[in-house]
Amino acid sequence: MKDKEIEKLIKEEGVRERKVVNLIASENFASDDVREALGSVFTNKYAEGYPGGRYYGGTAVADKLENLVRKRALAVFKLSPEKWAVNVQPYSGSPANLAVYLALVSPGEKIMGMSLNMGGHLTHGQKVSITGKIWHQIPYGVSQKTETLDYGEIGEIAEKEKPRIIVVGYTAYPRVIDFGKFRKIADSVGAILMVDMSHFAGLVAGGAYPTPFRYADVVMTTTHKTLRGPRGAMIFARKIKINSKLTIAEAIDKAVFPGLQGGPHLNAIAAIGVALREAGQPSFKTYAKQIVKNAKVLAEELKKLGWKIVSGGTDTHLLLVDTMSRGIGGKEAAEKLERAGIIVNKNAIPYDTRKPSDPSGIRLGTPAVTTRGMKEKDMKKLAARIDNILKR
Ligand code: DSN
Repeated sequence: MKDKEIEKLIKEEGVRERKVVNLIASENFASDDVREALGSVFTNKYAEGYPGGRYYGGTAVADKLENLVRKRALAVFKLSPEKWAVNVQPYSGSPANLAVYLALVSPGEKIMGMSLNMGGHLTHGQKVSITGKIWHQIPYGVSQKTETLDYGEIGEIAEKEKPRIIVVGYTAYPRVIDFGKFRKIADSVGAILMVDMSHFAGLVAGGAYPTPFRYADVVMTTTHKTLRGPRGAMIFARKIKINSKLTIAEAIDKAVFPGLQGGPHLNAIAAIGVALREAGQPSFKTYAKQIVKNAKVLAEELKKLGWKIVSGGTDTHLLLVDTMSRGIGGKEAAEKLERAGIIVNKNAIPYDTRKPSDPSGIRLGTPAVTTRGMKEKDMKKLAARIDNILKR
């Protein structure tokens, strides 16, 4: 590389990534092939529009690429192209969620989503996000007693508020979600059911987490977390009518382009295609199952060492540790671990009374360490190390 300053930083980041133990639940290591596609000639090309209907010349190869990636996306999640369509153009998760609302929810209508401090995401209607300014968030959370979803209470909130859309799928929820129960709640109030599977998409692809597709009207995901692709997102939508003119899928396509975005990042789409091919291999099933096994062992071992794990454990790739239960704030815990080479993020725990900049816990995730080959025995050692570091 001629730019020595940037080259140096890329090398520095490479060394950092190799040296630390990465327990950030939303990060991963994309393969060399994914990164090669990301740095390919597709970065040079504009292709506003969709295959067969572009606003630029020279898009024949772009059309082949986008069609192939769409086909792979449907295949990985075992979806029939008669019933489902997928949009692979969203730049990332936040614009993807914005596009779904733009397509399906009129300004001022209600988005029912989990509050950020309970494990939800900013873009599920949180006030500080544009999604909470254009639309009106009806928050829900988890039970204070079990720290898991209380479907009875969620049903009551939906019944009272009659939201236009219910958003399911979170950034800090360690348990399996009963999508069937959410379908019943959505049907009982005439709401659209949207699943944000960004965190667990790779687990769904690898058969280590229940599929939301049986129940949802719309499923979106980022592509860089458990799915192990480049930064990007996809929106899967049913081909059923949302109004007299459009299907849900058509409305979403219009919202992504021209509603919200300009030219798709074809290089990212190419890299998503590579990641989807990888996710369709038998080895990815083994990987996804190992992520969950590792998280379970990490949670169990930390529990044995006296740490309180939110909801008592995990069914997924992540766990929340209530560090305050042993007198250590989340910020201090994360900093102590980082000084010892273990990277985590501070995280609110349900019903947290501390501020988001220094909450009561930390979030640990196993997708990245599992990519690096760690297994159950490594999780036992890791739990002991975390315990030692936090006790110092
Ligand atoms: N920032 C992501 C996470 O860490 O969960 C969600 O967008």
